[in-house]
Amino acid sequence: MCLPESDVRAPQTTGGKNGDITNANRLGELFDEALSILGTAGPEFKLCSDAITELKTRLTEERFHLAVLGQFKRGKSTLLNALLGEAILPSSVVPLTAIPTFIRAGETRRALVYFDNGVPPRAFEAEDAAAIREFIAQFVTESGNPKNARGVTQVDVFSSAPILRQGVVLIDTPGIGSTHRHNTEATLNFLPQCDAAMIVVSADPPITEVEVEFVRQVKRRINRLFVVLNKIDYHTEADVREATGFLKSVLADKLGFSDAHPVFPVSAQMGLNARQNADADLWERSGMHRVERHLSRFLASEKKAALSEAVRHKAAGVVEEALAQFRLMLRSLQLPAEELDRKRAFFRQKLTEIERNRLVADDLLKGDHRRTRARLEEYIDTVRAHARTGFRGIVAGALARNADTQQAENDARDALAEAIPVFFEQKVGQTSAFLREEIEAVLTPHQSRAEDLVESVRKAAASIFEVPYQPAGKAITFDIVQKPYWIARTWSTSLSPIPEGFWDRFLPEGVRRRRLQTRLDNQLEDLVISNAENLRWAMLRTVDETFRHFRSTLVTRLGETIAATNGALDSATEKRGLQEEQTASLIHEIRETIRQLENVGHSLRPPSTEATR
Ligand SMILES: Nc1nc2c(ncn2[C@@H]2O[C@H](COP(=O)(O)OP(=O)(O)O)[C@@H](O)[C@H]2O)c(=O)[nH]1
Ligand SMILES: [Mg+2]
Repeated sequence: MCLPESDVRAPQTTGGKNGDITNANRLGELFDEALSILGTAGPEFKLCSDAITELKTRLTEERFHLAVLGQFKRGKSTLLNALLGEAILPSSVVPLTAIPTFIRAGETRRALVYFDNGVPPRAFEAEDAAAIREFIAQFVTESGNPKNARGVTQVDVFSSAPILRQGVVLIDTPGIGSTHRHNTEATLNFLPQCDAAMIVVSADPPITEVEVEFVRQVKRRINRLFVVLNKIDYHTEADVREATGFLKSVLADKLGFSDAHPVFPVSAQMGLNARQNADADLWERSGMHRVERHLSRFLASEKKAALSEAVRHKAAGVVEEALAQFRLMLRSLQLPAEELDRKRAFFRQKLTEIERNRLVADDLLKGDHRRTRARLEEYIDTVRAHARTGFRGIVAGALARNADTQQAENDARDALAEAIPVFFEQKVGQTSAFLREEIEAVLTPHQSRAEDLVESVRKAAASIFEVPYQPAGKAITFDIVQKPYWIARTWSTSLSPIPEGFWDRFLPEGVRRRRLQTRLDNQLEDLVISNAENLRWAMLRTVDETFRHFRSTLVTRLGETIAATNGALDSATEKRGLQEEQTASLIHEIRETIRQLENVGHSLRPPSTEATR
């Protein structure tokens, strides 16, 4: 790097190199420095300091979500207990219900159970892990909550386990597999919201075809992925080596796994015993130390680096905005009174023009909102049509398979109860993907229009008052608002048992069958309508919330930028009555503040842009 000396601004108050900016502590220090400068600068800088405070909170509170996946009884819950160092999650030889458990960092051990149908969550706090485990078991086991009759949607467990303090949320997911096939779909739908996944298979039996297929699906949805081969305590060392080698070769051959997706042979059970008895040697022998190390080193640090980068970038924009305000204040103080008034009038005129542009942008946005809703409605129409054809086929299949009408009916009911949730969970995934693409295509042009609008305020001020203009680069983003985070959805599957009429039994077999078919088809139509409505309602809400959120972000950002610019001008106008000396000292003070803030801004900028500055 060869620059004239005056261009290289050595950060004086901040020191250090830009290269270590991704270090969260260093970033925290820079935020504190910006806050102390802005804190003494007057109320017109409150928005900027609020924005920095918010970024600082994000830096400490953002969480990394790791989903633990796999078939029933592979040892997912035991493995999580081992990582936590206590048996807080129920583990069992019988399958548990389809409810995800989120394990979060907390001061005390407690659990929160969420229900559907607006029932308020239930909280439970206890000293020991076993009490929490028993409490949760009432909601997540088939015996405590058969077929999820209590309508539980999610369980949150809070623990003070050290691993959680690194900013990881662990998610114990319902097992995948043929017994509850729609769990697999629900789990897959949830993955895009996770940062990483750990797949648990066991040494005995070796990985099955179903599991290979599942891993393939997972890999399509999530990059950061690793595999744990559990229950190695059943085997000799040589067997474990062989099983690990086999697993690795299957994953490499069938799914193209590389070293980026490691495989860890462990005994979760041994690991849990080791933690409960504080036996460091056993912990190593269990293989769990490698999983733990991998988690804390690789995953947590990667997430932290990405987050720091995003937060740093935003903070640099906020500092740039504050600087623009200070420069404007400085300039206004130096202007003769009439000149300042004239320029302010001109700026007000510009704002009226900008407001007109905003109304135009808003109309376009409303139109696109309507069109997106209409596109979704068309999509849901096709879902209904698919469902109808598919389910009728299932009924026809059952009728063809069974000579006995009653048996055919029972068969049809069972087959539908299995197929309906799978079908609709799949549609949730597909419709979400469709919406995501649709919304992205529609909102991207609005996003740049919105950014231009906000920047036009700053540009106008810069050109009217003849101060340098620097785009703040604080992007207006749109988040696709998908709520709730994960719901264990309930799909209606049961055809209400309308008994065959008494006289039907005396009808010829062919007529009885046709009557059954009509009866089932009518009921099917109800199921199609009510389930599709469930889907439609959730997706429409996503569309509405996303547009609403985008719109309010724009209005807020525009309002803030105008308020900040006017604040700087007001403040300068107010100070007009000051003595010449006082004005001179104020100007000196502002110059000093600008210098300090420029140093912070310089340290916040990524090293790559350093050379061009
Ligand atoms: N021998 C042995 N059994 C294990 C191990 N991990 C889990 N288990 C047992 O496997 C069964 C299922 O475990 P669980 O954690 O509930 O599996 P999940 O359904 O995948 O959550 C339980 O009886 C556990 O005690 C292990 O490493 N070795
Ligand atoms: Mg489990």
